[in-house]
Amino acid sequence: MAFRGIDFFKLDDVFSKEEKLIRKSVREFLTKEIEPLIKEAFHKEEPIPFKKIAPKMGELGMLGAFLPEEYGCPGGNYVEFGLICQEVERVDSSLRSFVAVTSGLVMYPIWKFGNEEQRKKYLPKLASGEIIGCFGLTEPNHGSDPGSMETTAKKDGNEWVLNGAKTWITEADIADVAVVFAKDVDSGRIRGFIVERGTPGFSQSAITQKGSMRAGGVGELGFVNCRIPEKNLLPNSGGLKSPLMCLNQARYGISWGALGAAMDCYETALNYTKERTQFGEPLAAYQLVQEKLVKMFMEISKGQLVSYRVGRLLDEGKGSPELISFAKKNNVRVARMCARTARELLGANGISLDYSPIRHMANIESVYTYEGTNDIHTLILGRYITGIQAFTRKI
Ligand code: TGC
Ligand code: FAD
Repeated sequence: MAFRGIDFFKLDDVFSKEEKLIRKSVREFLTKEIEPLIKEAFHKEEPIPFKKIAPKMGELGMLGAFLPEEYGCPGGNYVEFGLICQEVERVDSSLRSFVAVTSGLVMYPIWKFGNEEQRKKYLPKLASGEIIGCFGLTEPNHGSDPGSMETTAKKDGNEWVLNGAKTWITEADIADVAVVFAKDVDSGRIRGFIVERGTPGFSQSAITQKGSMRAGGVGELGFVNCRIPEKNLLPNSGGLKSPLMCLNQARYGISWGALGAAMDCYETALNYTKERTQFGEPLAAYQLVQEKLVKMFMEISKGQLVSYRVGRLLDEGKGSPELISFAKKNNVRVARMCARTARELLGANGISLDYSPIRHMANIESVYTYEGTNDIHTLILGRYITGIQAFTRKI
């Protein structure tokens, strides 16, 4: 049955023609070309062939949606970016990861912190899906606290020498370019670099045997006396604020994406409980079942209003990290609850990969952890309302 989605608050009335059009074209592409691959990819832990599908995504305007046309990007807005994320994640979170990382964590920093030469060199190719990027911030010893990173950059003539390691990096092994953050040993400031595949001293590898995001790729980046030309330093990056500004983009995309996964779980559970009969009646006829369906329906509907409003505020230049933390934390929590509830409503069939909830449920565990764990977003909001930071404790 074709995906319907939820629109209780008639958001379709306030989406523009362009916003609805991109959602429609992305949905059609996914239904025809990607959905049939997902179950197998997850089961076998064989990532979707991103290199093959990225050009099609580029053609449809799915990559860097909110970035300007002058660099070959779609020139859309944040609501379009959100709707794209919603559509891809209702199919699989690993697809949304690809879209959010490419758009928010690779293209955005090149656009925001790069110079004209870098923008013109990389953005058109990333937007068209000709090349693939990744974003290296997390390290083996520093996840939630990236400010303590150990990867170093040392200026040596016209080059920078990078040493260190990044882990749990989406598309690490297949990326043609990596946007990597390292600490300048002389100034102590965090700077961003573009590292190209094949650079001597730069290694890329995959992490396997994952219980989540099995249709996607994640891996490690290594730097051993890796020499980067000065022209690959992102000149306008400086301090932890730079990578955190990138995270704002992707976290916002996640807030929509999580609702896509949640809607798919809800719809699967709704269809299933209307069809499956126990004790002589469809499951959907029982009050306990209806209570679960209503809870999913209401939480998804509320989450949609949150993401829509944050998107419009971002488009008006009135966004803030705290609004984005609210949306990411809330909507991922909703998706986690919906995946679990849908799984439960499907009974034993709920643990079969023939149905999507168990796959979404496993994927959402990653989404709950990356881009700032649920706890980190609680602490960001806690700091906002109390004015007291509770991230660090001197013991
Ligand atoms: P703190 O002192 O709070 O901030 C340092 C500077 O940054 C500014 N700032 C922000 N600026 C823009 N956007 C934000 N969201 C910002 N948050 C903080 C802040 O104003 C300050 O500026 P300045 O000018 O005073 O220097 O820094 P802290 O070290 O105390 O850390 C704060 C904390 C814990 C919130 C931050 O480190 C954090 O968010 N940690 C979570 C790390 C994280 O999210 N990593 C994600 C890695 S990428 C990933 O997971 C990709 S998943 C793949 C996919 O999306 O599919
Ligand atoms: P830790 O920081 O060690 O946290 C462990 C636990 O402690 C968590 O529950 C956390 O909430 C809690 N905790 C930590 N600090 C506090 C505190 N102060 N107070 C209370 N509780 C706290 N990173 C990238 O840079 N690029 C990527 O592309 C990328 N892709 C990823 C893809 C996947 C599938 C996954 C799973 C991760 C990815 N990451 C990526 C890494 C991700 O951002 C980190 O896993 C995340 O930031 C958390 O870091 P950690 O795993 O080291 O956990």
